[in-house]
Amino acid sequence: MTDAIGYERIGDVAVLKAQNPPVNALGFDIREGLLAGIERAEQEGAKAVLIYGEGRTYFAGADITEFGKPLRGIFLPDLCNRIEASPLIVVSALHGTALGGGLEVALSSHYRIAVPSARMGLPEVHLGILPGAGGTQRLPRVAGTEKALEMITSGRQVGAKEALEAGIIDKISEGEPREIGLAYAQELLDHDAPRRAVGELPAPEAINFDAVYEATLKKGRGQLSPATCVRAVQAAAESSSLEEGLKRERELFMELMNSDQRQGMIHAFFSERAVSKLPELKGVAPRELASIGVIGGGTMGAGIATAALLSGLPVVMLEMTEEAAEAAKGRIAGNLQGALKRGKISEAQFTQLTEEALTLATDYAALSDVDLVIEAVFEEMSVKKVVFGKLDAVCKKGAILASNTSYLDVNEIAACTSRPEDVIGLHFFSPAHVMKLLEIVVADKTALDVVATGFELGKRLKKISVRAGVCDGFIGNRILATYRKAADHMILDGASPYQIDKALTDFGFAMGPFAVADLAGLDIGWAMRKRKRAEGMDPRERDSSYVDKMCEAGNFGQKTGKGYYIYEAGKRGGTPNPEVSDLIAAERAEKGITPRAFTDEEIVTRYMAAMVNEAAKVVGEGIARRPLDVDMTLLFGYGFPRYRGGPLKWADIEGLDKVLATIKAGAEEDDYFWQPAPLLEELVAEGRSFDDLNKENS
Ligand code: T1G
Repeated sequence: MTDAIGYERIGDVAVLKAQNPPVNALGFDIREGLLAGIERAEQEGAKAVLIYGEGRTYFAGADITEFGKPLRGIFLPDLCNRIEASPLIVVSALHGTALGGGLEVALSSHYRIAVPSARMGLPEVHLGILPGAGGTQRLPRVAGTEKALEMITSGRQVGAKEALEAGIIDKISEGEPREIGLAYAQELLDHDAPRRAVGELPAPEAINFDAVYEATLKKGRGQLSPATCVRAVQAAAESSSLEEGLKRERELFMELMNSDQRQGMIHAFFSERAVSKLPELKGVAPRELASIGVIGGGTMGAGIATAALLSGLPVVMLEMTEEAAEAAKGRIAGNLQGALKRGKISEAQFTQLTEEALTLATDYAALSDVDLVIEAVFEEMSVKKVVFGKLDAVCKKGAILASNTSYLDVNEIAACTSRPEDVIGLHFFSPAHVMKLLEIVVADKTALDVVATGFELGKRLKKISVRAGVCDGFIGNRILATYRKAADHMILDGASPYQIDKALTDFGFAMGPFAVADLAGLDIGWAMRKRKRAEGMDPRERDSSYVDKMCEAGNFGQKTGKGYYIYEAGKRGGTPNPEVSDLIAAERAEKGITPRAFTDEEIVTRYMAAMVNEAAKVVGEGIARRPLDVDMTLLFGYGFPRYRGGPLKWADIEGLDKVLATIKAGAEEDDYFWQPAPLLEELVAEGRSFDDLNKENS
């Protein structure tokens, strides 16, 4: 027996206790321990076996850290078959989150009982794979084809009540898993309950799997695992035996296991957990965080206030006038209405948040006692300095002064206060109560416990918090500006905005760069270009003016009904705006450019090479601590397809030498834009990868 599984005998019941914190992942020791436990129970004449987990949960799945490594010991699918084949009655008592291989072990047990708070599911699609230990064959046998398909292709967790109604579990009972499990096992023995193998149940009903497959593939926008799951459940319905179905499941599982998408999604799984763990914050306690203030109740300020209110933090919203403050309250109430509609909050909570937790103010003195203030006013340095000067005067000692600026120099903002160590950038993404990303911008003098408090806030708001250094655009917007430029250059050289948008949505992006520009508002980019031209651009930098002409005509995208696309009220998405092509053709003629054809593949290759190159500069300069910080920024703030893991994970899979070659080829045409990142050249020269850097810096 391994220590990972505890063994005890209570009367006729052999009790196997999983003890592999934090989540009883089904690693080598657990699998071997379970096998030995079952065999011992059978040899020692037990009549039943109880399996349960110590700590916060029953098995939360296979041990993901073992993926890609040579497998040791008994295979999980074989272990499940062995448990199911046991002549004894096997009972699983579920608590916490019985997920993936964990639910598969439970389904290979003959009876399942759960505590009311238990949750269960087969979330393997979120890792780019499918349930590979019988889940696609056993779940439909107990829950039916439709229910199983919905759970497996979505990876959704279900609660104990829903699981009982679906036939996934047999009983719900209050108490500790060991106790309710023992009582249930004894009850089954007392009633001579039969050994009941799910695998021996009739095959699930067949449905039109091809239709479901096509619909799932379309919905996945290029992600393979959900659609592949449909084929595995199809095998459960169409195979002549469980063995045949399991064999097909294994084939499909290995196909996905060997896929790039599996690498991308496992990278995303561990990176979103690693990104908020910084070595320098080890042992650094965050400051008190019991109340916050927000200055500026526009879209961003109202979104930030909403996120804070929903996390349980009271908010003081400061605006210049009563009307503006009431308007801000209106926006916040509108955001909270959405949460009410989705059942996230109750009517009573809505009232408590809008009438008690939210306080409106027009006097800075109202901020004198809050622990943290987030400024979300107009994106102008002079305005920021006035606001921070006033905050410096009124806020209590130890209060944190944060700016939601998305571009401006946080060091310069900090320098206009007497307490730069208390100043930090907290860059939210619109809508701030929805978007998961939070860039925590650390200025030169920001104190470590202020940084720690930024991450604490991020955790409370359920954000993916990424540490960023100070530079123009921090991590995300700086990289965006570069790959957006690459797209603009391709337009001048012959590609169309619509071909580019299509090529990138086919690559997996939620939206193409020009549809995103229309959503964000073309006036934002226009203001930025004007600022840059005023500051003086390098004469070698290619500049395009056709968009400015659209803006001069008042076309700012979705908010004006016309931009790159034309938007009709009540209709999703837009149709290409023919005026854009005319403006582009005119600019090419004016610049003497003979347009050429671009393939979708070339568009993606150049776009990604520009993104990776700038990202490598951001890591090389220390603006981002690790490559995974960039990957999480692009995943959670810029619609980068999760199944590709992020731009730097994609580059590792693609081959850094290949990406560097694209950059160098670009430099033959434009050596100002395509300047290879020193870090990228170094990694290629040394045969190393971005993942190596992640490992070295975690
Ligand atoms: N394997 C290894 N480590 C795991 C793990 C797993 N399955 N699940 C969690 N961890 C680590 C995690 O990295 C973190 O480590 C710590 O545990 C706490 O996790 C054949 C092949 C269970 C809901 O997909 O969804 O079974 O950062 O911070 O927010 O079909 O973890 O502290 O070092 O997330 O409370 C299927 C994945 C596997 C579930 C808990 N199972 N885990 O959430 O804590 S594939 C899953 C989760 C499979 C079979 C296939 C969540 C959680 P560290 P945490 P949490």
